[in-house]
Amino acid sequence: MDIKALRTAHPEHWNKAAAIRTLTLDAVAAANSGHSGMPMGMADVATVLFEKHLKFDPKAPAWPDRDRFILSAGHGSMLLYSLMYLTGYEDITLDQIKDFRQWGAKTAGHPEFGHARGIETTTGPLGQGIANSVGFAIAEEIQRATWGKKIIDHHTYVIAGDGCLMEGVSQEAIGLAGMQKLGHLCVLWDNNNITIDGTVDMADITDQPARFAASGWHVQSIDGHDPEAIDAAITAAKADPRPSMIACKTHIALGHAAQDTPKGHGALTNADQLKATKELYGAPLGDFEVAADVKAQWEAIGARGAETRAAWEERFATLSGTKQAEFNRAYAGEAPKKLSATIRALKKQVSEDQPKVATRKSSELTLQAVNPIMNETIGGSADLTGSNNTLTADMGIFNPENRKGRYIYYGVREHGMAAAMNGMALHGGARPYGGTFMCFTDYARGAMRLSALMGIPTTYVMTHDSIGLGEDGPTHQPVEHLAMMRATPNTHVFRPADTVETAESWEMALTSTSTPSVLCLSRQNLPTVRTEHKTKNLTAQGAYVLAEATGKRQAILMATGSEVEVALAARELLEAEGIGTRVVSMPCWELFEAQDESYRKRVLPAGPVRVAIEAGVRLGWDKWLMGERGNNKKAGFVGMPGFGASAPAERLFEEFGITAKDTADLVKSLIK
Ligand SMILES: Cc1ncc(C[n+]2csc(CCOP(=O)(O)OP(=O)(O)O)c2C)c(N)n1
Repeated sequence: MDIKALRTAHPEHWNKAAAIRTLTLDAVAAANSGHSGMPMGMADVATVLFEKHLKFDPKAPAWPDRDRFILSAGHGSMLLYSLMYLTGYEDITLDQIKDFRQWGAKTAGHPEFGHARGIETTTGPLGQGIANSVGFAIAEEIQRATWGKKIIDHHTYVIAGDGCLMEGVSQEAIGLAGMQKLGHLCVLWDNNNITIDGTVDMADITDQPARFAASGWHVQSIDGHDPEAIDAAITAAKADPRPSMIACKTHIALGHAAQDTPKGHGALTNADQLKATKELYGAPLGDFEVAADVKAQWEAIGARGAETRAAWEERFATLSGTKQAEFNRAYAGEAPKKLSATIRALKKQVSEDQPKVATRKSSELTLQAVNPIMNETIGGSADLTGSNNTLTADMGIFNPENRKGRYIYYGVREHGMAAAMNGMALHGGARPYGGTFMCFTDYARGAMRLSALMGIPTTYVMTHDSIGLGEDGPTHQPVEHLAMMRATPNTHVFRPADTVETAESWEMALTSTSTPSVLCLSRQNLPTVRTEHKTKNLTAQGAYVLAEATGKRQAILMATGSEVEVALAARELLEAEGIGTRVVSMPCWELFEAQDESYRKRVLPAGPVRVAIEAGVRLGWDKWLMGERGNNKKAGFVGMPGFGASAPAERLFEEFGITAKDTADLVKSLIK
């Protein structure tokens, strides 16, 4: 690459882009780890984007109508940190850059949402960012239609690498975005033909522009080091009603000895090579040094957004007080005041009517009450709407003809759905929920983990939560999934037993601001077990005494979801034999764990035999059976020893020994 020619063709541009490159080289060298090549390759694209197109104000990183910039190729985090430092984001100081990848620094190895204001999403697991961006763009479309262009009218820009485009989730994202004609979405592909193992063509020969075009995208191919071409392409992208992909031909580690090689992908730390690169760039040689005039130019770019933001604030102030409050409430992630009264009314009604319905149906009943009072919910399903019961009549379907619709047909794209929901939650002003069969949380897991890591309240509606789904068989019957989800930090896993607990679980999910929720719901009908109305949300405590022993308490049965019914029936059998038995319903372990010890002790006192009943694997249950004052000689588990089978549900519960009789027998054997 002729660096001299690049320098002389656009000297001002060159120097600004060179500042990104040298900061990256210095930070990676200081950390002795990180990825230098990608920021060096994409510095020109990023410079033009930030200078000429991106609507942002570093002094107001949460301004709702800012453009969103998503670094899907998260290993190139120094690209983002450099831009944030140069343009004046307060959280990313030069000291933070010097502290790249160190303990306590906001400049983590990969960009992490919540570390520094201005980082829109956590990226690093390749493909997530581009899939998040679809959710960002959907939220923008819905809000533009709802609030009008004067309040919401912004773009979502993504930098994605070869790795992002090779990941399967990118196909789900591209397909969904193309069909939905997300015209405010623009993906800038770092087309450098390099990954870690070598050149891309060792593993992939996909014609990427043709691939995007096939899904309905507007596609352009440019020289990613030519600022004029970059500017023109982004301008054209914005003008086109389709989502845009710009293939930016770049050189990884531009100007470094490792340019265009896989070595250029990683940490370039050789001091002599670093110095030679800076000399070639005509950049200052000092560590972390940026020429004062170049820093000033970058700061001017950062300062430009203040005026646009002020104008937006004036427009926002023209909304009525009620509308402003509604907008601010949704952006703060606060549930409306009416929510708790709505949930309480539903609970009261249900405790009286005592319906025998599947909890997926209970969830629908709850959503029917909630969606009309929470305009920020965005529902959907990965092609299982009728099974997940996620659509309510008031929502309307989101599509290119109806931008006010709040229900998304995601297609058979569980991972893309989950990642898009994360994008909506991150965008702000939206509360996404989406459904599939619980078994397919496997397919969504990459994004579910990031909901938890980022601390965002995405809600997963996971129906068909056990062998209780019956004839579809073991491919569809989750057994290990509860354990996997419970093993994930910062995730609330709800497995409600009836409609009352389902409504309570939804209340917890809809009021959460920093924890994702998974609602595990039955396919099969379940009786109402909460027949006595309680105003208080008992699910909020995670576990509670549902039925007390009448005589001397000799046994405690713990159960979740559909097995609470089994526990209650086992209690009847045991009580009939004079064995005092308490039933504890445990709809959410994580919330129970968060209670103080005195409450946990009241629910699970030492002494009695403890048996847990859950149509899943035992993993995790020993914490409640033997921990919390339990005793391994007096503890047992009724659940799944392995995979399920294809048969009617009732037969399966019998064959796998998840019945009242099996439970009572186990209790009696432990009492002896
Ligand atoms: C899901 C996932 N798998 C693997 C990795 C490890 N990884 C990080 S970067 C990378 C190569 C990516 O290549 P490309 O997107 O072309 O980036 P470039 O080499 O241009 O920097 C890999 C495999 C990852 N971060 N995420």
